[in-house]
Amino acid sequence: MTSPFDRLPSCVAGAMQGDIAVLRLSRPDKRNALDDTMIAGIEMFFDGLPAETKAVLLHAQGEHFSAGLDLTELTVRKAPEAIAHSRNWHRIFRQIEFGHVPVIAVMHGAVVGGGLELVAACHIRVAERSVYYALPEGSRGIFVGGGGSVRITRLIGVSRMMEMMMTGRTYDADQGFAIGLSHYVMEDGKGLEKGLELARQVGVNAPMTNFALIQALPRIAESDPDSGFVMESLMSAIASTEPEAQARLEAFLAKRAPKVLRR
Ligand code: 1HE
Repeated sequence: MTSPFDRLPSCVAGAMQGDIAVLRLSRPDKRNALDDTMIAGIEMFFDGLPAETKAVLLHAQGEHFSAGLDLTELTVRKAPEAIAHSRNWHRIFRQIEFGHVPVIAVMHGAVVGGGLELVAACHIRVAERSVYYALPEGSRGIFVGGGGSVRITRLIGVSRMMEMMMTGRTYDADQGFAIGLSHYVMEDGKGLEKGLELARQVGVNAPMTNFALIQALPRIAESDPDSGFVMESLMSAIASTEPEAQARLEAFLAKRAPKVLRR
């Protein structure tokens, strides 16, 4: 049987688990360092998502999630090529961030440099206890180029990112959770299960809710407040008047829908 992901390069693997599309970084011998082929493979995966896809789960093979940019690609470049390279990452990571479906990253081991930039473009991040985060660009004499100065600063603030890059410090799983790098910390080996559970959970949200969360919320948050309030009222009106929302509200009022209980 053919799979929508048959044509992916061997450094990434794609598979469907029901209506969840699973992308695995599969270059463990190079610690999933992100070279041009892998970045192109990520793009092909997202381009080829079947229409029925409800969410994407991103994880990685081997001991580490990703060692970041493949540094062998940095050695002989001139500034225009380096700009094009960075802009290509921007284009593809933007497709993840502003695509049609929620993307959940499950991380373990090193989540470093471009690897951290990649997960920052995802919507939900699950960390296994083995995780550590770093931005070693500072010590390599370079700078982030995969959108990190926009997205990682959003997660942890300019000051923390600046300090991380200046000093080369690492954050472990609990510290990363505390500063906003992950939403969940799981025991080693349990991340994927949690990621899949979350993917299934967000996959059954009303489509308009996921649209609002992925497309509208980040833009509203970055608008001036008055424009944000107007956009919010429009989004809210569109979402709540959708038949699916009406059906869910009716189910609650008829006591057929679950209550909001602590879990
Ligand atoms: C690599 C890379 C890489 C490993 N590019 N080849 N990222 C970094 O500065 C992190 C660099 N990597 C490391 O610090 C370590 O490799 C790890 C801590 C992640 C893992 O250590 P370890 O002991 O498990 O593996 P290793 O022996 O260091 O690496 C195994 C192989 O992967 C080895 O190749 P081999 O041919 O000798 O077997 C390494 O050379 C290779 N490898 N990491 C190329 N990054 C858009 S801008 C983003 C800018 C950045 O991301 S900067 C951050 C770069």
